[in-house]
Amino acid sequence: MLFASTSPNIVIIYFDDLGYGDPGCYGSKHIATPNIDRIASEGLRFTSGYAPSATCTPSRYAMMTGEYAWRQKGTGVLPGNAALIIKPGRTTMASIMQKAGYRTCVVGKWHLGLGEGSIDWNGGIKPGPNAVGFDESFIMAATGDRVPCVFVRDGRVVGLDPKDPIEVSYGKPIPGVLTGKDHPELLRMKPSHGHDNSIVNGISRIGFMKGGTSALWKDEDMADTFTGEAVKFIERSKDKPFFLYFALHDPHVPRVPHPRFVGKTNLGPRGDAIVQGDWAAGEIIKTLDTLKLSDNTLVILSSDNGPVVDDGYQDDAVKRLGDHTPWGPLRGGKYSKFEAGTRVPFIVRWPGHVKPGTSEAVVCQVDFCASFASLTGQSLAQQDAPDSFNVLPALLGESKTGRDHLIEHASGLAIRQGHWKYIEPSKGPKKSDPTNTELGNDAQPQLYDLDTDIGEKTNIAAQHADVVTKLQAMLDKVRAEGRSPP
Ligand code: NG6
Ligand code: CA
Repeated sequence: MLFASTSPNIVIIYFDDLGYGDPGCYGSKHIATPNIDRIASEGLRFTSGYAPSATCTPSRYAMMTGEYAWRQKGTGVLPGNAALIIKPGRTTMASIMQKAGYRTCVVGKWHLGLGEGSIDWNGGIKPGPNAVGFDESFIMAATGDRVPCVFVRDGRVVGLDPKDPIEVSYGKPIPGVLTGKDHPELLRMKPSHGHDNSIVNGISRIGFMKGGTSALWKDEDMADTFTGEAVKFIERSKDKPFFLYFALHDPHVPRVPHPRFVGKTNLGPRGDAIVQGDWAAGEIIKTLDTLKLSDNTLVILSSDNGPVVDDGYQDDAVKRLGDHTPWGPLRGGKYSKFEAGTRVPFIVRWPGHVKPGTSEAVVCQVDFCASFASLTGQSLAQQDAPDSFNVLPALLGESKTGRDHLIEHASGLAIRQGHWKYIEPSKGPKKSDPTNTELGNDAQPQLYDLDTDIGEKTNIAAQHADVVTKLQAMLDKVRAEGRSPP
């Protein structure tokens, strides 16, 4: 075992659905994010930092494994009872850190499946995070809007009364379980689309669950719970190298921030949930500072995909948006092949080692595997992390260049190389029906010059047929070869 005595601790603060234009340091004037802004002012803020995909599960799969999710079937948004989609024992960003002698932990949203097909929520739930590189885990299985609405610590539902066992079903209702569809009068936040199955904490969710009453989360307390767990992990790991993947729920739906954040913005629950997430990020930094760990801890703050305004609940997000632009100057949002689908806030802080500033280098979370391996002096086997580039010099601000090219993934593929952005022709709707997001689908090839047209407004494919041909060939090659070329 390689002991990483000279390597820093690593903390990933991972928001859920935070947009490129949401934090103040990325230009927002409508949501106060003092903690994110402070991390940016003490660190390196990337203007071309990417999530691997425009939704949660594929992004997290790619970040964990260093393999683009679109290479594997079954890596789309998972239900809450899905099986683990990462093979136990596979090399992941967490197992890489484990191998380097780090204590590893995931806290928060998992959404990569658990078990092998049918989960007994009342017994030991495995395999899970502990099988793919984490020594410790405190998670929710899927999302805040999917059952089961309970936390799982190291494979056990927290606070479960064995006399009140949990039953979970997707698709088929459970007899006797009240639903939002049949009982809208019981809801304090109504769905705008979907989300009309089991009612938990006055909010109907996707999927059906019964029992587990003593274990059910209270949405209002979720950020406090996750943050508390993350802080405790840092405190008990302070004397050894540690790796913390802190996967916040904010500002994913349902947006139910703690009362102390309600009304902190004029934007309603979505804005307030971002303020809550900002607070959580601040608590992590405060803990590192207090324990005098900041100089020895590399913090990366980012988001799993771009922003969405109405994602299925009537939470006033559209009505109260005002002049706020969650996507910043970019086009699209969550679910989209346009830039706002995957270009996200991306900040690296390591005081004394990473010089504060901004970077235009293209970096992606899929690069964490190779970059962390490099940081801890390890080399990866040929089959490991096939799409992960070592962009450590860019992450540390030692180099202005990151990846040569990046495949962007929503319901189809696009490729960015330098200032060119090419979106493959695809069928499919122009807009997502419920969320109203522009998806980037077009039967014609699309080419944009991101230097002069960051908002992807003018398709110049016809004027640059040679670039289109070259980028299509490159995309085909990356797809066919099963790995990204160096
Ligand atoms: C969609 C949900 C949306 C959200 C998303 C996953 C409906 C109508 N929409 O299917 O609310 O849960 O899945 O989001 O159910 S993600 O950030 O976890 O990828
Ligand atoms: Ca997400």
